[in-house]
Amino acid sequence: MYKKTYLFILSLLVIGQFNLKGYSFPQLEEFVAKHSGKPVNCAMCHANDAGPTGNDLGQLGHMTVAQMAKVNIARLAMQPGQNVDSPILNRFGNHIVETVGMQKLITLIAQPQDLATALGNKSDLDGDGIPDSEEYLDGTDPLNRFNGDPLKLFKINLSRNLIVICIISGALGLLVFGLAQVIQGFKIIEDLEAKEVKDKT
Ligand SMILES: [Ca+2]
Ligand SMILES: [Ca+2]
Repeated sequence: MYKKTYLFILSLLVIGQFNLKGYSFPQLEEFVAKHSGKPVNCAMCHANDAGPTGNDLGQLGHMTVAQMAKVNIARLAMQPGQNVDSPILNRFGNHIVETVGMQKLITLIAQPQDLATALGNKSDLDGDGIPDSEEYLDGTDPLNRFNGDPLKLFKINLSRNLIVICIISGALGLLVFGLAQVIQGFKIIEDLEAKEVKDKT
């Protein structure tokens, strides 16, 4: 199996589609930036904003032997459904590899728009209500529940808090009604007192 894998990667290297040194996919980020119109960098999928190549935290030059073992497990996770925990990737990056597998992911370099379909719409890693695949296309952070398309977040939060909004609105309505009744009560007392004074005179 490994022989097939290496031959596959080698063929991609030959046609210049794949950066083995960092195992990175800048084509995906470039697509998202262009599609969404938002600035997107390696932080979309990697632990380090500058990507996997380098000696800083979350980069290959900073890995221990144990961490490199995890990196290599992820690199060889050709098929989907494997447990991946690469320390050079963030949760979204690892989720992509787990969901689609490295083999398909490498082919998606040429059709980065299809990654959204491959991811499906069930996973929402940050729980903001917007699926990871939509956040990928929107160029928003799939790991930050406060970052998302504003209109989508508004609709989702409105829907989620509808019951609370209804209860508060009802309580406010009752409060206004109660105040109106009190004011009316004072007015009636005032009118009665005025009538009493008038009758006495
Ligand atoms: Ca989300
Ligand atoms: Ca988000």
